[in-house]
Amino acid sequence: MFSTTDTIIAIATPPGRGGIGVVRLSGPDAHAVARRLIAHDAPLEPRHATFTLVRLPPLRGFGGTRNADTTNDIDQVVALYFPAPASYTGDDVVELSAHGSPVVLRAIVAAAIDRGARLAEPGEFTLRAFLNGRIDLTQAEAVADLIDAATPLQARAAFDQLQGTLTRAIGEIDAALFDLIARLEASVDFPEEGYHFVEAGELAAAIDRLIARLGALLVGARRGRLVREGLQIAIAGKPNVGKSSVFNALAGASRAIVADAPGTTRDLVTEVVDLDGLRVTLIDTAGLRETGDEVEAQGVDRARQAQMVSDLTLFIVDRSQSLDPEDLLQSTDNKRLIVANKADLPPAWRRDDTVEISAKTGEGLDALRTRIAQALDAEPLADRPELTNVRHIALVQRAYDALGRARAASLADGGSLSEEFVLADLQDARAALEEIAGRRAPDDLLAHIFARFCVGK
Ligand SMILES: Nc1nc2c(ncn2[C@@H]2O[C@H](COP(=O)(O)OP(=O)(O)OP(=O)(O)O)[C@@H](O)[C@H]2O)c(=O)[nH]1
Ligand SMILES: [Mg+2]
Repeated sequence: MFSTTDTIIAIATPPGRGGIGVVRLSGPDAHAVARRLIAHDAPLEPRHATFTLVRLPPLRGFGGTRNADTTNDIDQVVALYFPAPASYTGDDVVELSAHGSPVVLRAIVAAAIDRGARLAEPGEFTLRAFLNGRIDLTQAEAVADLIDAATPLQARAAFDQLQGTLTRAIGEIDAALFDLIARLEASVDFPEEGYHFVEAGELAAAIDRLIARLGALLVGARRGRLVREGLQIAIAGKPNVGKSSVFNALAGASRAIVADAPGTTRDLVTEVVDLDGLRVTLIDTAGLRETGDEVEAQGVDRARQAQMVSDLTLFIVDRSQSLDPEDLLQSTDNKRLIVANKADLPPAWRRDDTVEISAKTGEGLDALRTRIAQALDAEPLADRPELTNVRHIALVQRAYDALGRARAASLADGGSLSEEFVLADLQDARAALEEIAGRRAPDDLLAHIFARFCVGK
């Protein structure tokens, strides 16, 4: 599956129409294939923009032969050639920027395939960058995260990782670990010389320092995961209390239908929003009530499920109508905030444990956002965490645990036997750290990671 000897091609810009559409070729024949697609006669000059025409043989559906020499010019393009190894993938790369017409872009791809290129798999350009040693696995994962980012904070955390902050942090710990292992191996291998390359006390202290560094990474991990993965918030309550109105107000757009009649919302409506830097998926739900209407009943079921899987429920009540305490029991056990909506109308009651807002006037919305961030314990999100990805967190944790065992073994009075134990645990920790950068990543892990990418990346 991981061949790097053939030449791949894909449309690199998003599907649909746009001002510009880019087709990217990578592989040993990228330059040769590109030259057979364009009118420009000379070889492409590396890293120079060449304005030329895409010239193809007569194409079905492209009006047959227009020129006497049986070729067909289909678009103007700017061609860019990046010779190996100084390219995104580390292979020869050619990018053709055409007009963003799906028809033209597909014709270019089809013609390139005719000339020996192969359609790229999702993420295959980035996979090649990894296999060619241009980037490590955490950086490849950062590319996908950056493209997926929904908030500026997510984008910055991903870009830091792409720039190698995590690679460096892990690399330094790995190097210190390597040094320690080498010295310990020397004293195990040459015990008869009576030469101690590392004293027991020094060994424990050195392991402690490594544990502290991994521990510091893990401290930020919970927030890091929050930044990367975001959270889900369900908006629930009785019919007509203004759930969809609150949803729209938080989403900053009229996504869900709002109407006077109770039972308006029946299905789940979701929207991803940036809430103080946090990626939040808001879920609007059907009003909770007993109903004979089968469709609405299904909606109510979904509303209950949405509450159960969410990190927080905004339980909306109407402050202008009398409140039945029973209503509040409709909310499931998980974390919730009671939101008293329609605060612009004369109040029918008042409670201390609610956040008062008016979805209609926008009053109280900022306070609600703050309360949400507090409820999610996500307040200080301003700085960029280093560890955001569950895969990395699990491996750092594994290394941390292995070092804990190594430390205990180093203090046990077992002579050379305990040194062997210490060594085994230190090797374990190293293996975990190396898997983060992908130095020991099995093929199925790579396949899993790169399947997340879009084609053309
Ligand atoms: N005065 C006032 N009216 C509101 C406010 N929020 C919502 N409404 C009105 O209340 C009615 C119901 O609003 P929706 O947002 O559709 O309520 P819902 O809870 O989603 O209703 P269902 O989907 O039927 O369960 C509409 O007529 C809204 O205009 C508010 O803050 N103040
Ligand atoms: Mg609704």
